[in-house]
Amino acid sequence: MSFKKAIISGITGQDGSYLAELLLSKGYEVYGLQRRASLPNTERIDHLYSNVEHPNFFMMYADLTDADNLNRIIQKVQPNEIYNLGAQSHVGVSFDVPEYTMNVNAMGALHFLEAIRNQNFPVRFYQASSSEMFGKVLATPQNETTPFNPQSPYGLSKVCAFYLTKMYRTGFGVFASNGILFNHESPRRGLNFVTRKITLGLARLKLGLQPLLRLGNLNAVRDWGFSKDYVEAIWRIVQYEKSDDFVVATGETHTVREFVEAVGRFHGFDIVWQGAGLDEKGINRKTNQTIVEVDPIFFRPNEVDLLQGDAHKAKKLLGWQPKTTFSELASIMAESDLALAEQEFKLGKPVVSQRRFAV
Ligand code: NAP
Ligand code: F7E
Repeated sequence: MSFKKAIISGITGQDGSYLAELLLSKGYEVYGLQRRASLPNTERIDHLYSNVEHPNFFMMYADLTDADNLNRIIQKVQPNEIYNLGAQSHVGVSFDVPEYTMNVNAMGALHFLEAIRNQNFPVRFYQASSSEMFGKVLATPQNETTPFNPQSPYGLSKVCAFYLTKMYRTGFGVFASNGILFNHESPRRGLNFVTRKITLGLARLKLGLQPLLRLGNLNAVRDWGFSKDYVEAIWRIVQYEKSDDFVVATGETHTVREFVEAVGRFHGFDIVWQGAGLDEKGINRKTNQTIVEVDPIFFRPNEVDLLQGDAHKAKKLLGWQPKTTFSELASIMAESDLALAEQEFKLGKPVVSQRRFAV
């Protein structure tokens, strides 16, 4: 039996871990690229490590800034598909580390594309492009024809990688596709993205482990989907008859404030908002306890106010549509973090770092 071979960069991240599970379930040989860390960074994929259960799962050391190594790995593995999910993926952090963000996110894609161009076997390449490329949006909702207007080093790095991918497709005939994915979340979301910060924060608050949740811009509007649904779209993009660009989104929008309310409902809080701007507070009407405050350290130099995707093309050509609703997503994440907080309560110490999130 011949397996398809896939390389996944960013396998230790949220999407990489779900995509690895999906490809393994389809009988792929999966080669995950892991960067060296001084402490283990494989928590999201540790369950795949046992080679007895998953004899088709392999890990290799690689950093997206190291072109020679990526080239060597591609020559050695001779993959059918490469999924470039690795990135410095935090928009807020990208303002602090703009050069590094460009190096990893833009040059990383170029390193893959150059390596593929120099191979003599066919490889399909997927680039993890982002709705952040639309930035301060020039039309709503955003689809594959909406012009980009990025507002952060992260957004800019992704625009560069997007056009490199397109250029290698049109100029060099590489099968290279962009998935323009809108925000997608899960219990495996990084702790300093707003949804996970809210689900873990409110779970800890419920158990008395944290007095307050401090957030930045409560008015930001996002189109939030579920990561597990979105890796299915990623796979379909790569299987499509030709390489192309696809928006992947739910089309539904909510504010950060509404995400707080949805998670609050799961915990039985009845949140009302009082005050405005920096003085706005979220109060649990049942207990009169202030549970959310605004802290300007979480504001960004440039903000992206609203993102709303139009995924009609993905639906029509790939037969993809999201399965998980906004309130289901909030509940899935809230339930998972309540279990984590209960573990912390029993242990009497945090399971994940309680350090105040810088962003
Ligand atoms: P994530 O959880 O932050 O994962 C990022 C992955 O990239 C991690 O495995 C990380 O490794 C790896 N990485 C970072 N720097 C690297 C480097 N220099 N060399 C090699 N690997 C490196 O991100 P995600 O949410 O799964 O997103 C996956 C991809 O989709 C990213 O490219 C992101 O920009 C893009 N995207 C995400 C969303 C979203 O809403 N989630 C939307 C649109 C696009 P460590 O584990 O060692 O840190
Ligand atoms: O912020 C606001 C913040 O950091 C969402 C990445 O996966 O999606 C993600 O980027 C919104 C922003 O995600 C806090 O200002 C308020 O308006 O969860 P986030 P993001 O910036 O949208 C895109 C599509 C990607 O491609 C990225 O890789 O929430 N916000 N208060 C906050 N954000 C954070 N992080 N922390 C707060 O306290």
